[in-house]
Amino acid sequence: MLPEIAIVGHPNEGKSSVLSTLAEDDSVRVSPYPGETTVCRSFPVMIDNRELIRFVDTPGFQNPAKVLATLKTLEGSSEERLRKLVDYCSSTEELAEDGELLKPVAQGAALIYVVNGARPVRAVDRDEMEIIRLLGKPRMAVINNKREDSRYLAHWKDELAIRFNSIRLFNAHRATYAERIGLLEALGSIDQDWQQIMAEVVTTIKKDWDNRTSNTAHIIASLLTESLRLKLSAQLGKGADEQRTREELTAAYTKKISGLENKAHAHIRAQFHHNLFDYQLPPYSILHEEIFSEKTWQFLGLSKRQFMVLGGIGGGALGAGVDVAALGHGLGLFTALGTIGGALGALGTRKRLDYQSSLLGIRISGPQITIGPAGSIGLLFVLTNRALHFYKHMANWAHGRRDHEEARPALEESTSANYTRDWSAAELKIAHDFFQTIDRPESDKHQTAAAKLEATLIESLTKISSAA
Ligand SMILES: Nc1nc2c(ncn2[C@@H]2O[C@H](COP(=O)(O)OP(=O)(O)OP(=O)(O)O)[C@@H](O)[C@H]2O)c(=O)[nH]1
Ligand SMILES: [Mg+2]
Repeated sequence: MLPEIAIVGHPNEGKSSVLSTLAEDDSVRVSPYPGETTVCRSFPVMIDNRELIRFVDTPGFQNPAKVLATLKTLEGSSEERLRKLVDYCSSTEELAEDGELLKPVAQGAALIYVVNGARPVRAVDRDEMEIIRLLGKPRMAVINNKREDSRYLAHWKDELAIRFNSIRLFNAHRATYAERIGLLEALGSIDQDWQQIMAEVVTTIKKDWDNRTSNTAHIIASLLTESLRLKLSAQLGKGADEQRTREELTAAYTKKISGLENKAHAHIRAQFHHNLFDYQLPPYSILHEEIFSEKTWQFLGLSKRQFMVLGGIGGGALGAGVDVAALGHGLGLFTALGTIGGALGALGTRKRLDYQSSLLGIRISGPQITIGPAGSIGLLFVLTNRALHFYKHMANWAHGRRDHEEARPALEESTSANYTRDWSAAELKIAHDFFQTIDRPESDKHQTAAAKLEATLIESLTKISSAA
């Protein structure tokens, strides 16, 4: 049996938004004006080309008092009364939409009744709830607290508890993967026949999520391989301006890395079914900073502890010629090491060029100037953190939400988090080995390090998606 669930409720309360988020489908029509949904539409959830569960979007109740009065006059089994009710509504002009919304239920769908918990309970709501109770179908109530106002919640819960045995808080704009799973699991308890089938649905969705996580880890590892290995050269012809050639080469290198990153991020995004809308990052995201900007490296580059641990392993990964001991004078220099621009400005020109060369891996030999493979492991951490930020945004962006207006996080808190700060010394060693063997991709050592790095990335990704 294919589980089918109709999402019903009062107009404009967020039925379509809840459905969109639950089904991860951004093609569901959502609008600030009541009456957006006028006919039922099915939204199948497909995994591996198989339909797993189907949600049906329905128009809102228009005349619950009349529908309830009619229902109370009907006789027969619950199936018969429901059929008679749909027939009556469908043939009565003012009840046509009420008839439309009841059709999927008459065809065997379970019900999710969506209410907006941010406003008081009214008489029409009681009529709607009563209709649903009298239909006697497997049902669940979802409180979509649109304005996150808790004043009326207790009252809503009381009223719902009389008619529903499962009540969930679920915010169409904020719900995370864990909350979606929680709701689907709870659907299994609304009816014995649904228990087994919902357990299978949940298992399949969890497996699919795990696949997305490991795919994302693989995408990030490939991005790191390609970026860290990237090598560009230019000829220094007779009388060439060395400084200018160097700047042009650096610009070309930066552009190329950025292109690789964009491609990787697009692959990450493609897994999360954000198909229709151009999901711009929020205006306050650290990802708007350029990859090689001072701010990026300051927030997303190596921490002092990581620097010390990596320096202890050998130091080579930090950049040729960087004397770890001499850098123990405070954070200024740690920052300097991670920074191409700003903080390096405090150093003399020669010294600055040396650092820059060391970080980017710039070499001049004879008439040729070469940049890359990356001179410092800092780039590995910056790209990893940026990818993790991007992942967090994609994985947590509820499909029912269509703008960035609300919920601006405090800037320091979640927009510039450094997700690799908690990597253990053993994990830093893995990153170190990966980096040190980057130009020997076929070697056993690199392959082993790459596999372990992916496992570390899976852990970081899992932490991010379950902490949200
Ligand atoms: N802030 C906030 N707005 C929400 C939430 N859920 C829905 N909305 C907004 O409420 C409005 C109505 O949402 P819809 O999902 O279209 O509501 P509906 O119940 O399907 O409406 P009809 O189809 O007209 O019956 C839209 O502007 C949504 O963006 C929420 O959780 N938070
Ligand atoms: Mg709708």
